[in-house]
Amino acid sequence: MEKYLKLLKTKCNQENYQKLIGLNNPALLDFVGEYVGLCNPLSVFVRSDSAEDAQYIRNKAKELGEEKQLAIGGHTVHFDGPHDQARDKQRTKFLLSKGENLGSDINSIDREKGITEIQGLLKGTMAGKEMFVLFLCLGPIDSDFSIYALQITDSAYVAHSEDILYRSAYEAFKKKESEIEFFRFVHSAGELENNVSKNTDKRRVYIDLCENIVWTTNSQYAGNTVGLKKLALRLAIRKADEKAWLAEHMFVMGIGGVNNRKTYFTGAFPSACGKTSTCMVEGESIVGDDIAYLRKKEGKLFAVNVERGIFGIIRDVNPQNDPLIWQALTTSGEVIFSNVLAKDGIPYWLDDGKVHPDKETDSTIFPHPNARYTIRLKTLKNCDPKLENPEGVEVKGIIYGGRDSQAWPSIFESFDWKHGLITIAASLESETTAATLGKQGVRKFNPMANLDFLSIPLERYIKNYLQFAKDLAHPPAIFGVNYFLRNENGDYLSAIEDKRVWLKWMELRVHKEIEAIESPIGFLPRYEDLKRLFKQVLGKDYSESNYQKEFNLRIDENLAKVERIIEIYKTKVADAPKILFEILEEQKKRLQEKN
Ligand code: OXD
Ligand code: MN
Repeated sequence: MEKYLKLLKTKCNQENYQKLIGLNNPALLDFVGEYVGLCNPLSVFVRSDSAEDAQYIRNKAKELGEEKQLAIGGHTVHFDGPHDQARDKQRTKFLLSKGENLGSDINSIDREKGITEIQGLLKGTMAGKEMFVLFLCLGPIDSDFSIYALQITDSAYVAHSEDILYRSAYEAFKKKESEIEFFRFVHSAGELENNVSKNTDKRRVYIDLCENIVWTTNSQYAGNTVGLKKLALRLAIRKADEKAWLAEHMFVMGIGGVNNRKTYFTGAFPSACGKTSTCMVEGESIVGDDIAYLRKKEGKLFAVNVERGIFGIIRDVNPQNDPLIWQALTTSGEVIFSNVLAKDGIPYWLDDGKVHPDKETDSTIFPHPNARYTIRLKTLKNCDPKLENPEGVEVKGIIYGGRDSQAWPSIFESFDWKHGLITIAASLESETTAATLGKQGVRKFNPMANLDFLSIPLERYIKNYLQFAKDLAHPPAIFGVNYFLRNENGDYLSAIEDKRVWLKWMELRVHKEIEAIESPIGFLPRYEDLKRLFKQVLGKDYSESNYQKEFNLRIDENLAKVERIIEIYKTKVADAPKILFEILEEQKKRLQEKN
């Protein structure tokens, strides 16, 4: 510890130095000291939980030009570079010790080599800049779910985003002193040109599962840089694997039923497939839109939102489809817009229903399809009161949905946990979107919508899930949804608001208050129930011909899908559990018998 104190004293003013010392945690001081030494910032700012410190970071983001003020109070805009607009899967790698193997689908690099490379890239990278040190918590503070985290970054935009998205935990670190276990994230935007990372060819996201450290450099896009988001998810999946809980790419929401009943669901969808718009539907409540931790207690399943804010895709947000988000984005309050088109203080995005001004010559790529907004959940009218509940909420249903133009009906329910797990969750496929770099519209296998973040071999992840339900008195019902089914002319078969009806149907199914039709892939809704629900929820007449189009099971397409999935597990996944093949073969047989 002694070896860094002198250095820290020269880089921190008295107040920031005291904040660090006050934590009474030599290992933490060593870690911060090591990166101050390596990155060589001009100064270090240490974030406590105070409102002044939060304001300091907001001000810095504007002073440094990382964010610009928009017309509405509290609203700012941030731009990432043209080649830095999405998660970079290719350059995100796990550091593997000799002999370790995560399976062929998981990107990795030799640990020693990776550390040498990333440390080389970080050397001196903060010269002339300020380093921000933040103490945060994944999940509510002081709960069985809490995982603490330290973030080091030279970007005030990243620090500001984290402030909005996660619970501040300086006091929790202070209370626990050196007893505290925490994830560690180190980020540098690298050399900047016009305020954006210049050397994106040297962008790296390296994940060390041994030490729970993630380093990112030469990027600003939040999906690569905000450590507590998808970088922490990878570390958490490994932790969950060791202790038999689950770290998931899931929303958490409450759905209203009879007599003011509220039933909580989680839902996993690949990025940009309707996840946020599902948990934000009018009339229901949101706990979280992106990442959840799930734990069992006394035979019941509980979930928390890892975050306290939303880093949401802004495309398609308009007053008709997303009135609540629209309101948050058009009234005063803290909002960071990113990669939208901004002109005269007004942000514009794709399909916002507004007339767009001519694009500025220097922002011709904007608005980007993966443009985003960052807000606090608390500012939303529909924020669920249990957001900060340390116990989480009890989960009765899990929803999986992908972008599938051909096979799955709009909504269906599995026969039981194992069937749902294998034929819905582990069989999830989706057409790619702008949330990751690469070609869009390509069908990709994405089990549990979590494949991008798996830090354990897929077969182990599936086995954990199979085990997981064993001591649950009533495993949650598992549903599949598909908002993207099309007819032969390529038109979508359901309307955006129809998901409100699907949610009500699922709520009733969980409570066994409604019958359903048995089909080869699971239970389908009955026409008379949907007709009544469409009227009740949307005031719409739902025709029998619409029902036929959505729910006449497409046998050939579903058969092709099962065959595809069997093939994937046979050829690409080493050691997939036997029961997975049994369940898929049974499904295939049921489909063939109907053919
Ligand atoms: C996200 C993503 O930002 O999954 O949530 O890309
Ligand atoms: Mn996501």
